[in-house]
Amino acid sequence: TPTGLPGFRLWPGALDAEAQQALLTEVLAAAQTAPFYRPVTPGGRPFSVEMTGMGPLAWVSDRAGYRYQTTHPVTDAPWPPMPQSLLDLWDVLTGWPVPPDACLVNLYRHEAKMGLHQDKDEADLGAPVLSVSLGDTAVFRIGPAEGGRTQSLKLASGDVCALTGPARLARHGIDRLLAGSSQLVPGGGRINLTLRRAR
Ligand code: MD3
Ligand code: FE
Repeated sequence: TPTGLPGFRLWPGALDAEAQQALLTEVLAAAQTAPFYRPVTPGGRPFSVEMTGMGPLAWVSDRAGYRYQTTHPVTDAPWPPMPQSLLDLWDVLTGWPVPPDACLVNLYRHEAKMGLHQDKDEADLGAPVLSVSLGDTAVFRIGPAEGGRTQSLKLASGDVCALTGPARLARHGIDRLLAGSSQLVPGGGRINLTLRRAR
């Protein structure tokens, strides 16, 4: 594995330029009905990342806490469907017998970052998480669940990674973007899609 963390798999350039553009177009179309919004932590601090979702469920955060829900917190409309291309990618790369029921869409403009955290709001922590990066390269940090040494690697546009088994509870975050490293996202920045089994 690229990190020495068992269960972390990375497919650099899994999506070619054409597939990246096609997926971005689908995500931006979904964001027309489910706009990016800026969540706040339960403590009331705004995230620097903007978010939306696709599929039956998506993760939200507000003063009431973190949870998965079926509706957009601003529009109250159901999340738009997950693109078939993402469901296919999940099948091919994870082989997990059930499809993802949640896709969180994170939008990083130039200064955005995400602090080190663990993903444990999902009911089945045995299911993988699949991440797709689009746009500017991100400096990604990951380390063991128990804490200790983290390592840094770059996630570029079209890269896909999966977190399974012992890596599923890894600590991870986004330190910064390499601004201007991609021209894919209109207005600049990076979009990350995470496919999960939330329920
Ligand atoms: C390692 N997103 O949405 S994706 C998140 O780039 C999140 O937006 C980051 O962390 C982003 O929760 C990182 C790579 C990733 C996703 C999920 C993981 C790494 C993970 C779950 C467990 C361990
Ligand atoms: Fe995460």
